[in-house]
Amino acid sequence: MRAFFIASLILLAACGAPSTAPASERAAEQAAAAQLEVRDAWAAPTPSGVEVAAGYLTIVNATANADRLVAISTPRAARAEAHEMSMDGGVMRMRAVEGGLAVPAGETVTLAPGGLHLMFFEVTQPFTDGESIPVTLRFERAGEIAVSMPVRRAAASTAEHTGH
Ligand SMILES: [Cu+2]
Repeated sequence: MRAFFIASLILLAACGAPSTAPASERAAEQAAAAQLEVRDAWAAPTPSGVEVAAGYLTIVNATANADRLVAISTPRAARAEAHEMSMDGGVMRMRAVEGGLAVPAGETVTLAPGGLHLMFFEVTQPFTDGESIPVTLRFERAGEIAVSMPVRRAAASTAEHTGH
């Protein structure tokens, strides 16, 4: 009888003890506290009279959740889209990324000349060297992130946007 009582106590103690989360769970909690980060944003200058402009940046997703860039806006253009480049019969073409730009958990997505980029349409006034373009990025999970895109020339600038 006494032995049974002690065994019950031990069982109760085991159930009531604060559980120590396994390392993987703790890592997930830390990742959940991490933020989606946008860095190295910049935009290319546009010649006078040109109504489209391109912007570039790096999205670092240190969180445990996949995210998605679903909308881009700026007071400097009527609309903006995330674009991807693809080869089509030997011709480089660009098109809007369908359904938003995916930013997988734990990954970094780089938008750079010749690849993924932000495209601004109906620019209200040309982007000029030295100014900064305020841009709001809206992510599915992280919400809105405001970035300032300094306008500068790319080191190896190409005329990849003459197609518009
Ligand atoms: Cu484009």
